Amino acid sequence: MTSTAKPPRVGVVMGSRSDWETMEHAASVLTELGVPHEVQVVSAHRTPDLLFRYAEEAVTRGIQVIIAGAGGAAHLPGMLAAKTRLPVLGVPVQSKALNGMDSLLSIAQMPAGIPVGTLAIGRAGAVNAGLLATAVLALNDPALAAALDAYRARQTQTVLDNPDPRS
Ligand code: RP5
Repeated sequence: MTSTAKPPRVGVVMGSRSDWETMEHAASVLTELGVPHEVQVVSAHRTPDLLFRYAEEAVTRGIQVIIAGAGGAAHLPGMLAAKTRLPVLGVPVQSKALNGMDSLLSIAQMPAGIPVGTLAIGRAGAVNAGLLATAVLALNDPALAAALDAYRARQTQTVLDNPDPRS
């Protein structure tokens, strides 16, 4: 699924539909900042051939950054990174059994040579993956740089405008 009529520049993928509750926060930041993106379930374990195809075709389809969310034995970000030179940002989804520690360690502990940029567990990681992907694109896109600057300025102002935590 593509978010706008423009060709997607960020691919948001996740290992299961059950990851959407977390990964929708990445998609929503990208939408807010005007980043064309696509969203798709690609499972390392249940659809390995699709995973390979997605990674192999991403560059030629114009994808510039991949955000991959997965939980448990979270192989998706690492396997995507193994099959594409695109930057891959991994979001550890909070698992039921181990609270996401399994996801975090699976994604973060990549052996030297194939990097995955690992974010925080859960919603914070998904939001920050969206922001980080935008920051990468903003290096060569003044409109996205301005959108990101404005987002950060709004966030700062919200804190400054609400100093009293009791109100
Ligand atoms: C992983 O297994 C997915 O990323 C998901 O977080 C986890 C559980 O998947 P479901 O059993 O909910 O489909 O591959």
